[in-house]
Amino acid sequence: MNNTTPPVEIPYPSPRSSRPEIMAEEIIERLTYRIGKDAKVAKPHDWLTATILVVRDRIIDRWMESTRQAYRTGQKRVYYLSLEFLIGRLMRDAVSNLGLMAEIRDALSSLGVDVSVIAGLEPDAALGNGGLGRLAACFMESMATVDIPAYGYGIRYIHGLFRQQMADGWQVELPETWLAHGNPWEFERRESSYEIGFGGSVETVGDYEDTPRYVWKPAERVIAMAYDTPIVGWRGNRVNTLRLWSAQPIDPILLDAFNAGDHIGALRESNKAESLTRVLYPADANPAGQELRLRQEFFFSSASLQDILRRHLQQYPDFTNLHEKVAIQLNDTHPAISIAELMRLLVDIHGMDFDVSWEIVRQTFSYTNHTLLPEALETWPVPLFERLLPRHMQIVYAINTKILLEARKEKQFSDTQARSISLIDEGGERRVRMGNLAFIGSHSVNGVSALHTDLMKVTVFADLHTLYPTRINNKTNGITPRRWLMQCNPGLTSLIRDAIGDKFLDDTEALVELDKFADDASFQEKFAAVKRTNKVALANLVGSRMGIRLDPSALFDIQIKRIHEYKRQLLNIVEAVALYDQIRSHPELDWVPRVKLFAGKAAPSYHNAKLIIKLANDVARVINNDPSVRGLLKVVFVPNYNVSLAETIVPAADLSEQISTAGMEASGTGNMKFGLNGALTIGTLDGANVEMLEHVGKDNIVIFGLTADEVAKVRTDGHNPRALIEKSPELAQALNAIASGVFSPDDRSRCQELIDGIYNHDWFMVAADFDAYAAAQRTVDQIWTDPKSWYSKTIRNTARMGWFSSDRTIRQYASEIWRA
Ligand code: 4GP
Repeated sequence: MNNTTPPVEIPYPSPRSSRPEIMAEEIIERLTYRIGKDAKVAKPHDWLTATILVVRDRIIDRWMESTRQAYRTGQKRVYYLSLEFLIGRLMRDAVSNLGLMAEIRDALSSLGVDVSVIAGLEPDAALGNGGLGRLAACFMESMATVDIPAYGYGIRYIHGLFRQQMADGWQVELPETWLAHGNPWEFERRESSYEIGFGGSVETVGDYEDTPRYVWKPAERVIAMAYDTPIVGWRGNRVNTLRLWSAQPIDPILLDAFNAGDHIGALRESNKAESLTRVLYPADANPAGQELRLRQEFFFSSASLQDILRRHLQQYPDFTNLHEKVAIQLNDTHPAISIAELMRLLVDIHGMDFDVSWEIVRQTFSYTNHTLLPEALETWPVPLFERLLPRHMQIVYAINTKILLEARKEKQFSDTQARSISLIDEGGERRVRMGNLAFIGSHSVNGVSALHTDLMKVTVFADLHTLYPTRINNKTNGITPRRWLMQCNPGLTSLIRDAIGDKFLDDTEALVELDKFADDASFQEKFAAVKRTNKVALANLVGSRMGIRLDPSALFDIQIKRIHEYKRQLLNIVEAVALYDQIRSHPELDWVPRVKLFAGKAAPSYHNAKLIIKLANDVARVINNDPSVRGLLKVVFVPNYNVSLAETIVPAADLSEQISTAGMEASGTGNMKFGLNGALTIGTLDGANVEMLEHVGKDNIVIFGLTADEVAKVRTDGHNPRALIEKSPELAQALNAIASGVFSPDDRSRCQELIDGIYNHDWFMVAADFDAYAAAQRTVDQIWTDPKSWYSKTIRNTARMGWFSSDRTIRQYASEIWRA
């Protein structure tokens, strides 16, 4: 928190003082009476907790006022249902959004405490895997900023995403314990508890003359209990709630069993309930296929809907206006079971007509798709679904019948088309298709970049798009500029304020005024100095964590994201190996010194992704220890990538690697963070890169490789990677080095299979794109050797990335989907 930015003015309705001396007194008061520690013996963690409690108190009045205002005005509320919220640390976010950064720093320093030390102790709330979880966190902050009454609903996992350690270059997963020191941000809400059922049977009540009523008698029940975290918008305008559910047993202990001596059995129910919210599934764009996962999805969906309906009934007599007062956004298919659950609640519990309910449900829900990977569109085996959720199975069949009849009658759908839109996949083992349920049960289905949205219409949802041609729409992702510029890069923020004033703090698109400084020598110099400071900070982090020395004057070339074959870390590694060969073969040439830095986690069951991590580490070890490289190339894989690490890496990047196989990355948001912080992008025409090109201009981004159409064509026409490799000596040599074990002398065939995949089918187009990628890297070298040109381009990136603020994205959701 070494923020050098002058304080930002915040209108301050809170009765609590923002004077440092008063806050210092309050910190001591919390330390003494809430934590029970004397300042003399307080540990850094105690100071952190006491400080958070003082900050939290400054949020509460606004929080209550935001809630009161939502009731008063009867405004439509937005509910964002997400199995993942990758929020990271909250203190700096809250303090900075309240405009209290300088005051808190002064208050603590008067007590002899360094704010940056204690801020660094706050654990990352890593309740998500990657893209869609981080997007949910940015959206929560932006919804508060643009003043939308919103709730985020998710799960309070006891263990967030696993901690990644390296053992001899292999990823090892360890449990993460973000709650070990308690969580001063959250409020336990025992009164907001709901019963959630599983299994059992459905009974029919009433004779056939009447409309029968269905009563679900679950065999198991657990309690969902709420924990609330306040989310502060920029300048403290509005405070919304992130409500996370925790599973509790109905009976904490079976006393009969306990008294009979079965001490472990007496806790069985309790353990079973609690295990429901114990871990976040470490799956990312991959099918988890676990019963526990379906249970988690139903658990949080049902609890959230019961909570939403309760709140609605506090204000309105019935649910006929639900869709006018409530918008529910489904973040991917994980909460899609909500559609059947809302039908059940309206029809079975509140006695509404099925068709009337269906209209309300459809107008209430909207769904965001985050990936086209077919294996990531969730499906559940019918027998499992039926056993766990028997009434929902009936409802799914009833919806299916309705839709299929409609498609046949009104659109003359063929058998093949009907099969493709059905909620049940009949090919092989019968499975319930959650993607189709989410699509059919929503009035809006959006993609997350223009290209992704176009592809949705012709691939995964082609037939559903024919049936409902106006339903699919695009909402290109965005990132919050508070966390991803103002907080993570105070030096750049300060420089921009000096140059163009403060307007961009409230309207990120005002950054465009920086354009006129892009070729200004003195501004370039200052911009370069900020970048250098950030690179020194990153070099220090790598030095202290890994004992590797990085030269801050080298080009920092960075790829940080989940490890996945389509994201093509492998292409980057192969190019590093080729460059290594070139540097050694041509010592007479002027090579640009480069640091290639990687970070990211692999799904524990994803064999190839884990192998790619190992390969990166193997290649790093050889290159970094080879004296003939003369320090011109360094490769580092920084372990345990998370939000906080990204906050140090992003501002330090010169080059941002966004090199997915075209047509496979839905959007990407890392690409936006890097661009905003003044990195040059090397990328394919994939996801939001396409729109970044439009915004920053073709001279300020380095694009290479096959387009999505070309990839599709190569795949259908047949691809002969072997022939391509034979024509590319650099590629052939690099692949050969890897396959023959140059980097893995202990196990020479370790990567044989990985490389065989490139020779035999090259599904991810590593061979197909290699030459273009290597050439693009040499273009980057050329630009780097002319600093004037480099900074002119990178300053223009910062200037022109304002459109990628999540405030813009949220405004589009609000006006075009939620009508809030
Ligand atoms: C991710 C996409 O892979 C990424 O391109 C996108 O930016 C992000 O969602 C947010 O929309 N998908 C996932 C996933 O995280 O699990 O499918």
